[in-house]
This record gives sequence, structure tokens and C-alpha cells, in this order.
Amino acid sequence: MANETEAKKIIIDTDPGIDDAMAIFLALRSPEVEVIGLTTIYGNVYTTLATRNALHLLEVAGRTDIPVAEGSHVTLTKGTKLRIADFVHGADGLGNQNFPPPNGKPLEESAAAFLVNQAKANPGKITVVALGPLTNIALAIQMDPEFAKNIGQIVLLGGAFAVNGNVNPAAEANIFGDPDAADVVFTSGADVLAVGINVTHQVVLTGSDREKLASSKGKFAQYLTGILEVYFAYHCEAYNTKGVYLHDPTALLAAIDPSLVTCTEGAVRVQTSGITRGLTILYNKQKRFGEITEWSNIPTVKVAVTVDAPRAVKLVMDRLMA
Ligand SMILES: [Ca+2]
Repeated sequence: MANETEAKKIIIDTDPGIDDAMAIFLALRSPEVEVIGLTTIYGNVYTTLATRNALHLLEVAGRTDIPVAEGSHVTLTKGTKLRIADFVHGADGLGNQNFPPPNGKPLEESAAAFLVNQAKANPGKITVVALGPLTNIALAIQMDPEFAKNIGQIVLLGGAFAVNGNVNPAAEANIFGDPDAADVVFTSGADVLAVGINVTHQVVLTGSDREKLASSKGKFAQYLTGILEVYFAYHCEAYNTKGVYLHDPTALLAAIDPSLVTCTEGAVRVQTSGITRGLTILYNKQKRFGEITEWSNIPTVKVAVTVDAPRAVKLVMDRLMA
């Protein structure tokens, strides 16, 4: 793992979400990072429930010292017709376990304002790990022209680079949730690492891994064993597999230890309308086009292309069973 004397400060932008819960717990069990806040967004559930779940997860972890800032309830273009993946994560977003409501409350500050202010106070020092649609990050970029420069890095779970999507053949869920926001983030000039489903579909938690979690006495392992049932059932039905994809944990791990993935670099644009809405297209710069295109003079981002899946799964298991 990264050999840093000082833990990397991270803000997790999240729509909990079963794999979000795994990623949040993983972050709390990882000495390489210090979670300085959670910001919430719609996606797996509506934003109000995402906030409730974020507060709940921090209470489960005994980490109510970490603030939660509530994010946008609408897309960047003020769209209210949101795509909510409760059929993947359960109606409550956390596997239909009937958890009690949290005691805590979110900050008065919005997610975008929290992101802007934290980045301003710690220029170049904060990594945002974005695990849902990118509305809050795009709002922060629009709110403060310096945000893209002030933020250390944005590691995002999003995109389906040269593979089919998981909402439809074109689009991955987080990008599909707010394609306009995603295009703002990809073209912002910030240091962006995109971890797409072309990579996370290689990182699979198997049924026997889940049995190991179930037999562990660790509090996170016990909690996750319960909520994972719904997630396994969805994967079985949708993909005919007996395992689940570790989307959000993989992105979190890439933020902790960049050596887990290899990357390519180029300009990424997002299709914002039509049947390929949410499609992410990477221009790999192999051809110098004669004409000016919508990819010309766009700042480059990093896109993960391979992952050390066995090491990623082992890290998830070791840390969540501890
Ligand atoms: Ca998520």
C-alpha cells in the first residue's frame, strides 16, 4: 500500500447503496486515508434517503465525528426525472434490513459548498471519491472557478469505456444519472481518474467470499453479510452470476493505492442526449484529426484500463473482516 506518513484526506460523494456501504467501511478501515466528510447524492436512492443512509452508516461505524453534507436533489440542468436503482439495492438502498432512522443530522452547508470550502482550505490536499452521479462535483466546479485547481484529485466510479453499459448498452449508471454533470467534470481540467465498469466488472466478490464475511465476527463483515443478500439476488437475475461486482470499493481502493490499476490518458466527453445518452467516449490521441472536434483542446483525464483484481478483492476482504 501507499507508504505515506500523512493520511490522504478524502471526501466520499455517495448514494448509499450496498457497494457504497462497503466502500465507506473500507475507507474507515484504511489507515492510508482520513475521511473528512461524506456528501450525498441521488442514484441508488433519492438524495434524502442517501443522506439518511450516510448518517446511519457512520453511526454503525461509530464515526459520528465525520460530517455529512446533503447534495443536490435534481440534476445539473434541474431535471427532476431521476433514474433510481432501488431494484438493485433494495427500496431502502441498504438491502431492506429495516434499520432504525439515524440520530444525526446533515450540515447546514450543501454538498457543493462543503466541497468548495474544504478544497479552498486545503488546496491540492483533498481527494474526492465520487461514487454516484456527478451533480455535486459539477456544482462545485460551477460555484468556484478555482475548485478544479484546488481539489487534489477526483477519483470517480463511472463510465463504460469501450464496453457495454449497465443501464443500457450505451451507458453506465452514475454517468447516466447526470450526463451533463459528468461532461462538466471530465472537461474541467481537474486531476480526474475514472474507474469504469470495464474495470470493476473484473472485481467480483463471490458467494464463498460472502460466506467468509458471514463467519467473521467483525462488525462490518456482519453488517455487510445482511445487506449483500439483495445485491447477490440482483446480480444472479441480471447477469446470471453467483457473485457481485465491487464497483465502489474498487474506485475507493484506486484512490488509496493507484498501483492497483493501470491507466490510459485522454480527453473524455459524455453524450448528453439521444439513445446513447450517458455514453463516455475517450479520445486516445492516436490520431491527430484535421478538423476541430468537440474533443480538441479538452484537458486530459486518466481512465483505468486494468486492475489487479485478486489484490483488490483480498484488500476488501482483509479490511472488512478485521
Ligand atoms: Ca454508488
